Amino acid sequence: MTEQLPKFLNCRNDSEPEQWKMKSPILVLALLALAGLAPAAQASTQTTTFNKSFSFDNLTVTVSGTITVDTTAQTISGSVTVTVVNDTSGKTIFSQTIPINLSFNTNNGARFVLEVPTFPTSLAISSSVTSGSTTSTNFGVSKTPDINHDGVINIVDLTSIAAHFGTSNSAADLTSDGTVNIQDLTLVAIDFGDPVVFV
Ligand SMILES: [Ca+2]
Repeated sequence: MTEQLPKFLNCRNDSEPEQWKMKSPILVLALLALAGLAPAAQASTQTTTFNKSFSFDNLTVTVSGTITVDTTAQTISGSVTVTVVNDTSGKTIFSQTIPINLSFNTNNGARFVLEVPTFPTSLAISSSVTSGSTTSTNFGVSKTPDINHDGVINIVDLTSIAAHFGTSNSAADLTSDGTVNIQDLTLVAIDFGDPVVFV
């Protein structure tokens, strides 16, 4: 046994240069790949323009504008124009261009919520920007999940909606389908921790 051990170690030592011969091309390829990725990583600023319309609660909500996301500085900047038209009267009940200058944390991604002061219930436009090889925006319209209007979507809002679960409480019925249910809780969960921009 004592004679075999040095022999085994010796064998392994002999094989190491062979391993390195095998690994070298892989290391070179890996370094080349990293060098190729480096310029892409520096291009951290991406801009997207958008113009989208949504129907919600007898309203047509149009969201348009330009947003730039800096994934290194973790900032969102640009401007968003929100127009709300009452489908019954055909009247524009809200129209405003809002400057956007926000920081975001990587856990939530490039997200924010625009709170639009319509009557009787404030609307919320849940906004997210996905950056990568292509940059795109995604919006969702509902009643505001910031139930207590303190500029933060947190456990207080979630608790408030949970307290009205199963009822027809208008403010807690974020999706406006007539009942406070799992969809309303889900909306709060999606926007949880996102910065609120009061329009
Ligand atoms: Ca709140």
